[in-house]
Amino acid sequence: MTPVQWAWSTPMQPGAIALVTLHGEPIALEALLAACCRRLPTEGGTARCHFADALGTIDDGVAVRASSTSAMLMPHGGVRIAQRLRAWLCSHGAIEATLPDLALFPECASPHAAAAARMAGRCASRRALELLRDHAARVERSGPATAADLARAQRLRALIDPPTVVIAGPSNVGKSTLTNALARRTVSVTDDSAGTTRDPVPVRLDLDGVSVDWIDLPGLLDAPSGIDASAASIAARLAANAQVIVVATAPGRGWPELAPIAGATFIHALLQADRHDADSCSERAHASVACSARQSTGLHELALVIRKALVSDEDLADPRAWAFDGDQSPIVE
Ligand SMILES: Nc1nc2c(ncn2[C@@H]2O[C@H](COP(=O)(O)OP(=O)(O)OP(=O)(O)O)[C@@H](O)[C@H]2O)c(=O)[nH]1
Ligand SMILES: [Mg+2]
Repeated sequence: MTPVQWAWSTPMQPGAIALVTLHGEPIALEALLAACCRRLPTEGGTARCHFADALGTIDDGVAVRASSTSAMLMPHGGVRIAQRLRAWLCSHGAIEATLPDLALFPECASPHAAAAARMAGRCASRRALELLRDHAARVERSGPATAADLARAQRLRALIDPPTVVIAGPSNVGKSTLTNALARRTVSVTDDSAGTTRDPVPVRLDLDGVSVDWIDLPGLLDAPSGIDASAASIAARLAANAQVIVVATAPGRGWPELAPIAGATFIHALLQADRHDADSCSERAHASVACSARQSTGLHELALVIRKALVSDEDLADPRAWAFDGDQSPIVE
């Protein structure tokens, strides 16, 4: 009897429910399910399951028999439960493996649709769904991936793992107030006095459908010393790894001179645009966007400019299939 193969369908991180997909011959699958279910689930049906090891109960969960050759186990998603369940599966002869997409998503009609379902679970950005929704039909229309498709797929990686966006600028221009306005909650302390933000404050933001790891940096000081110098060097390191640097200032505060960073896009944002001197100030001409966190204006424009710098309109509108698996030529069905 060939052993059952299994894989996590959820990441090995704390979560409410973990999902394990099992794939194998019906007889092997049934033997494994019998070890945890008092009543075997019928095809398309569910059953309660119970896992125990030498330490006692691991967890109770639900087993689903998706097809004759695949099933899913759904225990709670604690990391310790996942570790013990992995050992339980191993002790029952199941082998952890990379399962084909169709084994992970048996409800999908084709390998391409299943690959798209895998990516939908992997991508942090909701914009990815626009490209994945009709992926199988796109592959059929597009044919094998071209060099241009692979270059586009490289750029579209920004939809998979959130890129880093930092906001940098002089102290007290409103960087943290803007951060809170974009997050729609208080994540960063704001104050009338300069030097309020001492440590970088990270927050995951959705900017026009693209998830980013936004970092509110401490204000740039002319001659930082001591603890401010340490904070500045941490901020510089974070900025060096960012894909987008939002350079922020306020009327009358001037634009800071930042050293160019390879591969990063600099976007100049004039903050406090509600002030009476905002339109006439010398900083205005060099700003790509003007925003007022206080009056919630210009926030959408800023999100749009950043999103376009990360993922272009052209790449999103391209009707060809997203070659997310690199140079693996699409399978001809
Ligand atoms: N008029 C106006 N004032 C604002 C706006 N946003 C922030 N401010 C004011 O600007 C001051 C500084 O705000 P912060 O958000 O703490 O500024 P910061 O750039 O994060 O400051 P540091 O952390 O010290 O670098 C506060 O007094 C805010 O009320 C805005 O949109 N309009
Ligand atoms: Mg601040």
